[in-house]
This record gives sequence, structure tokens and C-alpha cells, in this order.
Amino acid sequence: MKKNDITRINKIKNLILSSDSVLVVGHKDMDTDCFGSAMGINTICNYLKKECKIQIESVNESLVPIYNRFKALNEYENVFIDNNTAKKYINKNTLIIIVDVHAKSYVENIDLIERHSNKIILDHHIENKYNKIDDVVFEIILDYYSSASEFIGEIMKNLLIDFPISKMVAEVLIAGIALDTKGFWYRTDSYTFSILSYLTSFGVDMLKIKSMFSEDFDEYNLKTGIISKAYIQDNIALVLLPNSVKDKLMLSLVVDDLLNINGINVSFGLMKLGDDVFISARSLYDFNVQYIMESLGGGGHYQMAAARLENIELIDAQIILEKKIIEYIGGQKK
Ligand SMILES: [Mn+2]
Repeated sequence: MKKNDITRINKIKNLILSSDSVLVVGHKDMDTDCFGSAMGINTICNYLKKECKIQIESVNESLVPIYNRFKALNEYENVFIDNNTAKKYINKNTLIIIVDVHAKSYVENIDLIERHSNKIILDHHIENKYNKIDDVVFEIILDYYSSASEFIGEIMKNLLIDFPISKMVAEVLIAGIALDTKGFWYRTDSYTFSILSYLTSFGVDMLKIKSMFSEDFDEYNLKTGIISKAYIQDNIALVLLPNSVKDKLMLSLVVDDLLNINGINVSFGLMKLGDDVFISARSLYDFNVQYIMESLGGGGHYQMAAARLENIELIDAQIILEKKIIEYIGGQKK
């Protein structure tokens, strides 16, 4: 399967057209990519004149300001609904569109989804067959899309002929792509930029999107303090977050930023939360962090992956991780 497949796009269009209404469901702790793609589906439904609602229960802290801006607008007044309202909203001819997730354990409102048969999945994560929502009428789980927003943006670009999309919707889709590609660097190709070209054509100011990712002074200081204590060996950096940090976002900020430093091509960060240790990993070039995270029970992509080790101390997790890294490097040299 490749990008920009018109047959696939038409299939999705026809599934929407043959349904009474649409309910979009994303993942728990909804992020900007998930929200952007949901807003994209909502726009597609407007174009196809189908009623569409987006079920939102829990949103990530970083999405709150964007979400509030949409909620304040009259035209979206009844678009966002909670789990209970979603139950009352759907009938058997409603199409549930699951975006940016396909894992049973990570999707919002799994009870409702399992009881409903007319549902499809549109996701960009690496397929996990063991924890997948089943019995769907159609699914596209393609990890070569950088983001769900790129994927839905592609459908919009092909379907919405002469149909202007709102600047705010275009912005949130671009922000979704920016989030999952770490500022358009990771997993982007010429198709990604053609979608960005389409989306920016609706009067988008890219600096406004950049400002959505601004950090505050305290966060910046905390991050650079953690980074300054990283161990670095053979282009690989490893950093332990202090116990005082309770926000997992800091873990990904740290591993992302380590790769901005000359001479660091791979970064690992570890943090203890409750009884467990969370590990986040990034790489540039030819180093498969997904392989290492998978060997620890986690997953992700070649250059961006994560794992969770249960009931363990930080130091023990570090020892296990270092052993895996050494094994991986040893295997590569053979
Ligand atoms: Mn995503």
C-alpha cells in the first residue's frame, strides 16, 4: 500500500455517505495529532453533509488551550460530546471512526466501540495485532504516515474540491503533524510536505503554530538541567530524570532535545513514576531504538520508541537497558 491511494480515499468517503451519522473516537489523553485528525474528519463530514460528533473525555494538558478555543465557537457548540452523550447519540447506522489509535487498551470508550459493529480504524501507529480493536468493517493502519493528521489531511486534499476549510482546522492539523514529526523533521517525505502545502494555503501563519509548542521559562530550565547531567558514550546519551519530575512530557522533551546536540545520535531517558520506570528513546540515522524498546516489552518506530518496566528501581532499569544497548551494538558489528 502506498500514500495517496484514491481507491482507499473513496472507500472511506462511501462508508461515511452510507451511514446516518458519524462519531469520531480517539485515544485516551487526546493529543494534538488525534484532535487535529478528528477535526479533519468533522470537516469532511460537513462537506459530505453528514452529522458528525467527536467524543472527547480526557485531553492532554498540551491540547487544552487549543481545545478551549474550538469549544468557545458557536459552530462547535454541539460537536464535542462525552462518553454518556455518545452512547445516546449513536444508532446502528452510525459510523464510528477511530483515529490515531487501534489498541483496545488505549482507545477511549472501548465498551461502546465493542458493542457497535459499523466502525473503522484510521491510524498511523505500528500495528499491534495482540491488542487491536477487532470486528471493524474497514481499517487502515499505515505507519508510513507521519501522523494521523497527515493521513486525514490527505483525504481532505483529495476529497474537498473547492471547499475551503477553516484556518483554525488547518492550523490544528498542521500542529498535529508538527507534534508527531518533532517539528517536521521525523518521518516526513514529499507527500507530507504536499499535505502541508495544501493546509497552509488556507491562510495559516506558521509562526502561530510554532508558538503552540513554546516552553515556559521554568520548564526550559528544568529540561536543560536534566540534559546537563546526561552520560554520553559513543554518540549515545543516557539520562535519568530526578524523582521530583512527575510529568512524562518532560521525558520526551529531554530525549528529543539531546539529539539537537552535536555528536549525539541516540538518546535514552528513564524516569520513575509510581512503581514503574518509563523509558523513552530517540535516534538519528541507522540505530533501531524500536528493536531495543520491543525487547523490553515496549514499541514504537525505528527512530522513536518507548517502554515501561513494571515494579523496578531506576538503577535496575538502567542496568537492564544498558545491557540491551550493548547487545544491540554487538549484534550490529557482526
Ligand atoms: Mn499520532
